[in-house]
Amino acid sequence: CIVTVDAQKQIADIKTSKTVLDDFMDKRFGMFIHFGPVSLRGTEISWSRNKEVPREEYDNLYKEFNPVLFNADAWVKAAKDAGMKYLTITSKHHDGFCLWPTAFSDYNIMNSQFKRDIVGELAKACKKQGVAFCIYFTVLDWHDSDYPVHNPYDSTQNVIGDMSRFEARMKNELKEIITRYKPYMLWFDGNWEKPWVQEYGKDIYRYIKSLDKDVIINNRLGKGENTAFSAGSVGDYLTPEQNVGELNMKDPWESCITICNQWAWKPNDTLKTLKECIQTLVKTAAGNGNLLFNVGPMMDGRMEARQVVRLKEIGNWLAKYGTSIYGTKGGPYIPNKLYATTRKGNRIYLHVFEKNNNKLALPSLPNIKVKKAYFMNGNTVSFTQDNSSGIEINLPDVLPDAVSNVIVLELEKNAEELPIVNN
Ligand code: FHN
Repeated sequence: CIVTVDAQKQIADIKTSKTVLDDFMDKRFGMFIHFGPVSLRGTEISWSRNKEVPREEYDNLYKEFNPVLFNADAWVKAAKDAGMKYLTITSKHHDGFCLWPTAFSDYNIMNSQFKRDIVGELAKACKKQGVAFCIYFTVLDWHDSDYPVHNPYDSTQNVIGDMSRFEARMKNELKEIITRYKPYMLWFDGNWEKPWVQEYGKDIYRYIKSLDKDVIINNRLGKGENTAFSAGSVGDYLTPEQNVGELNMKDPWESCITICNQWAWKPNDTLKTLKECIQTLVKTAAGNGNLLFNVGPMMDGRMEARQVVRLKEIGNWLAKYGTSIYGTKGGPYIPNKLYATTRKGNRIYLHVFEKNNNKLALPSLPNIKVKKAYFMNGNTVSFTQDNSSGIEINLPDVLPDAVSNVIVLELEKNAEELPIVNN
């Protein structure tokens, strides 16, 4: 497809509004779900095809796929109990299997034993429980005969394909998804392979916006880095992966990170500790970003009980300290291993992860005074402040929260206007 100059101009004219993106960034915390027939093998979705699982076997797993214990309300409740404000499901991953009844590919859930619209049931449950519903969609598809790459591990298996037909099918599938499920955000992926060029990304972005001008679109429709906008970028926000993004007050960004190691379910995978989970969330918010935290449900449709417990523990922490996360801005200090800060109005939320001793030194804040300081659970905190030597917080022998502590610094004026302070 050739995108004319007008089309490029049109993209600038149809970008998702700041109001919509600000609403997204205020949510701070979402659930990512990687699910599909590969859960029958406990190997990585799409990437274990032609590797741990021979292609023929992988591509026929759908015939056994029957997650009879799938309960959309339970998945959404697990997200909500974790304090997550949005949920993103892999409607189609690189293996090409569609979790919704699409008219444009027979390789879909209605031709498995399960014969239920997983995407649709999740959309309904999210609406009922007040969680924003989002959809992951791959722009590469190793199962689709029109897509030239059939095996990322062996280019001799590549075919000519027909990218025009492939893109046309993608538009038809996206139209089904957008008009039927009305997603809040679309999470594209798979833009790194050669057949996908930026012009397709621009054309798809324009097409999506013609269907819904407010749907949020990540930056993986274009080419180039996930973590910074460049000439090749197409999309609204940056997507660092498996690490907390750098502090960035200019561009919206969201880190996607797994609660275990694998994206799809893996038996006995390593589950992150509560401390790791909370401090990952805090450092993401302190960097002015969102966290899309991934779970991989089991082959029978349930999430692992230990993961549901961990999610609830995260939610319990957020029930006490969520004011220091939701709707805040990152900074003014750059996160480090001892502390990180978020801010809202005249308050800085000082997140203390660990302490070397009972003194926590913060660089001075330009032309602004801290009026008082206290732990979010209420205990007063003494401190000294000096324009040259900065702020020294006196910490108790034992910090009140074993996972992550929040000290509120009440300032004499708005903290959100402060520049980033190098520490
Ligand atoms: O290849 C995928 C991977 O399986 C997973 O879906 C992640 C999630 O962000 N994205 C791609 C790797 O960057």
